[in-house]
Amino acid sequence: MEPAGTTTTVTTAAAYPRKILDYMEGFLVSKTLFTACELGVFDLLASSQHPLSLEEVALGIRASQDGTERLLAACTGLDLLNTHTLEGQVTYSNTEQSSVYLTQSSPVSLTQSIHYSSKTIYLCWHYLTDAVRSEEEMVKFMQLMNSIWNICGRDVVTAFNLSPFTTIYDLGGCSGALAKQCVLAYPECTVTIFDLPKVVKTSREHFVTDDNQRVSFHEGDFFKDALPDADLYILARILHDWTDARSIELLTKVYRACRPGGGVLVVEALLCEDGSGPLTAQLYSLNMLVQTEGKERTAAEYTALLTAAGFQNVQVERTGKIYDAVLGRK
Ligand code: ASE
Repeated sequence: MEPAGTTTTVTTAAAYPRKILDYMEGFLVSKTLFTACELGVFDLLASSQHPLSLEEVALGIRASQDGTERLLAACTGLDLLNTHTLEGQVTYSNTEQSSVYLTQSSPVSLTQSIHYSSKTIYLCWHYLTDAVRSEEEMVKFMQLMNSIWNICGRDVVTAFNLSPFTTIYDLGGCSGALAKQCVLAYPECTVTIFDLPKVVKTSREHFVTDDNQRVSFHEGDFFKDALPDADLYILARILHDWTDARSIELLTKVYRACRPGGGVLVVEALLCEDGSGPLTAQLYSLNMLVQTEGKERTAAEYTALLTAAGFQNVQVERTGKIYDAVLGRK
């Protein structure tokens, strides 16, 4: 013991950063628990009438003796296992808490939660730094969203003659790259980008948004807020983010706001009717599974969604590039 209040105590505390070392290696503890559960250590010990030797555990969980010995030692250090020594022979058993919470058959088992932590949350935490820097991440995502319209934008806005539509809203229009293609192709139209306040703010800060007053922003949430009336609504890469039910909900809102004679232009990577291609749409559909609640769809599936919302005379134009166009009329 150090005498209280001396500089030695202070120096020692500064020289041995116990908490920081604990935090630095905290993941070793979680991973040890995850691994013991995944290998079935606690289930094996619970299924046995008596404590088991290292050899029996290694055999039972089909793992190496060396690795198992180290894992059991760490679990003992974590108070997840008891050890017993009888005539020099070491055996292992579950602690009371381990048998109650770490075995699959227990009615209050935490093994499913531990599995989720191990297989999902642990992997997501690999990206914690990016998540905390979310504004930067959002700008990067918006740049990704923006760039494709330099390549496919003109084709999708000219797939149909949109010149009868002069008041256009691009719902979820992000930084306005497609809106720009629209005003370039149609000298009479104005396009309003309708997007979440944080997207509009980021667009103003990070993207060039000036186009002779013909492109402007409207802050809102297209599910929650009222939609202004217009001749044409563009939904470019929006419906593929959502389930059929949410898509119909949104399209119904659009239909109600739409002026009679107006329409909706859906821009998406269309799958062919039997789903056998194009490869890009098949790959994007997998990406929607990973990143969103949606999927890529066929022309018939989009037609069904538009029709369910009330739109008529649905026409489909394939561009031969990544994104295609579907037009529905009110
Ligand atoms: C979305 C579009 C995309 C939502 C998430 C997304 C894209 C990438 N992630 O509406 C663009 C399309 N590219 C791929 C790989 O899907």
